[in-house]
Amino acid sequence: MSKQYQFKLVLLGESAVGKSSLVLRFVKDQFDDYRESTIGAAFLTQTVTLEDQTSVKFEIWDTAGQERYKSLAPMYYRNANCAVVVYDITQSASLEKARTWIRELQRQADPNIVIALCGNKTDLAARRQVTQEEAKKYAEEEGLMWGETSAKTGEGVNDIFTAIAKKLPLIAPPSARGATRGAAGAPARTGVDLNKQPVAQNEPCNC
Ligand SMILES: Nc1nc2c(ncn2[C@@H]2O[C@H](COP(=O)(O)OP(=O)(O)OP(=O)(O)O)[C@@H](O)[C@H]2O)c(=O)[nH]1
Ligand SMILES: [Mg+2]
Repeated sequence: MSKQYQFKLVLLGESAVGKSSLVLRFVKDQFDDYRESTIGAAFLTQTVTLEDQTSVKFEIWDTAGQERYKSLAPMYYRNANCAVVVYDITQSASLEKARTWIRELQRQADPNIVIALCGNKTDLAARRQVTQEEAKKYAEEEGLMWGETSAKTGEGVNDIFTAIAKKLPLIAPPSARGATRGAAGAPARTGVDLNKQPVAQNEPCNC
């Protein structure tokens, strides 16, 4: 029987960097030029099937980047297995904001959280302010995954979520691993093996 996993993923980053657009591309393969800014947070799910037929279901919390919602963020990242921290490659200030989120995650989120830094809007490369080298170097220093995307064209979007889907089962706790695996890992609350603990596929949220 192929392995099935379920992980909580949170998106963080400054308003308008394209968090909701990335999720819309990943979940529905759509893009919207005039997206409304998120209020509070949005919840969506998407399942990635890897080459070996392992399936990884993401429960995605797309948080609101506007400053007034900042205090809500811990509610969403506290139990997250992974965080995608997004910046806009055409706005240097958005990388600074991403660094602030990463510092907060390093201090306050689960110590085993997987963090991916994501530079969005590569279709606007002519207006680029953040070089790949700068972002990559920072990600390497901090031990983060890193990738660039365009929610508009779809470039890199599946790649970043698939890379996370591949990495998470490797560091998941024994309770979240497939039956054939079993090394020490993170606290049990950080993942769910769907083979052992079936979850209704159509229930969007059980928290
Ligand atoms: N050109 C281009 N525009 C993008 C891309 N991703 C998002 N946008 C646009 O950027 C704007 C903001 O996108 P959102 O996805 O709403 O941004 P957000 O990060 O969710 O913003 P908040 O919900 O306020 O935190 C929208 O007008 C999108 O159409 C991209 O890859 N390329
Ligand atoms: Mg949004």
